[in-house]
Amino acid sequence: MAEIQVDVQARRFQERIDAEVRIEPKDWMPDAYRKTLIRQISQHAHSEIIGMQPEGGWITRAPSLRRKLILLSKVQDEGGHGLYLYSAAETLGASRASMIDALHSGRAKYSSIFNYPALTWADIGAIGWLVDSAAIVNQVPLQRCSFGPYARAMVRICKEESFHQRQGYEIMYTLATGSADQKAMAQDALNRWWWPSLMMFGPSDADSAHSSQSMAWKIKRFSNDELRQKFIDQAVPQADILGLEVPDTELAWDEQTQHYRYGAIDWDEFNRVVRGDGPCNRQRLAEHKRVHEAGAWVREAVVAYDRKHQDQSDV
Ligand code: BYC
Repeated sequence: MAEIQVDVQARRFQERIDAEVRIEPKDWMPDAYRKTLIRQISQHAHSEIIGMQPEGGWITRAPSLRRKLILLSKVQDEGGHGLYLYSAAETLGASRASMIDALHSGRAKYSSIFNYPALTWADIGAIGWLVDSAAIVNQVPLQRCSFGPYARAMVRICKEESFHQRQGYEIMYTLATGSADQKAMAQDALNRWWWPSLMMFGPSDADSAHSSQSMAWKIKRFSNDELRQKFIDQAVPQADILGLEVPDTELAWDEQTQHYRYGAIDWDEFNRVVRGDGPCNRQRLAEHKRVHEAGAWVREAVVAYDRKHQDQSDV
């Protein structure tokens, strides 16, 4: 009897998804839908927070006060994105502590891109231009995700990411139209960030374990390869305007498909980085743990403050 009940609920749930009705936290949902969302949203939140590290390291080294103010505010925005996303995942019943614990124990991932080092100021331009562009291409469709809190968080995040992308492109433009050394620095950053940016979209469709179910549930609206292609089609003309060369000898415009053809992605490198063996994985995680432990007193103070006010309102 209970099984029939679940079947009916599951059918009604899919009908609502198919009719583009948003699912809200108190609505019935299959366990697997809840788990998928907690996995993706918490990993997205971790990416935003860990993503503060490569850029945060350049705040004190920004080349002017104007650049420092912009970078400071961008890095702060990324922290805010993490918080909206943790809150969205909490509406599904995941506690913040359990999500952080999953990150620290290696059970939860974060985007592979943040395991690469930001070596020069041009890397800050390349991150804003390429990494934030890739994030926008991925996140614009997530504004139409079937789960309400995730979709709504994305609206504000996408607006802020657009500013981030523009500031990165402006840095690249300034360097690419500056001295020969500055242009070489911009080219070097593009060379190092191009392929890892393509990997942000995840494994190719044939190897993507979650895509087909996530698309049926309208969590994802486009496949990993479709979004990767969209990103390439946008970024290549932007590189042309900068007068920089995309580091892919097989890159060519295909008149027939009206898309760029591109060379093979090094999936061994992707898998290595995702498994924890990229250039900065250990450093990123150790820094997150250090800051989390150092901030324990803040969490304790918040709990003590809440308890005190609760006691007073009970009197
Ligand atoms: N890195 O079946 P698949 C930002 C994992 S931050 C690491 O295709 P799915 C910013 C995947 O999790 C924005 N792992 O999975 C911040 C899965 O493993 P699990 C970051 C990856 O979920 C600061 C397995 O591979 N954006 O903008 O259907 C400064 C199989 O993959 C990656 C988001 O987080 C990767 N690149 O699709 C600047 C977007 N790719 O979980 C900027 C939200 C795949 O089974 N996330 N994996 O252990 C998504 O849209 C989707 O989760 C993905 C993957 C497209 C990434």
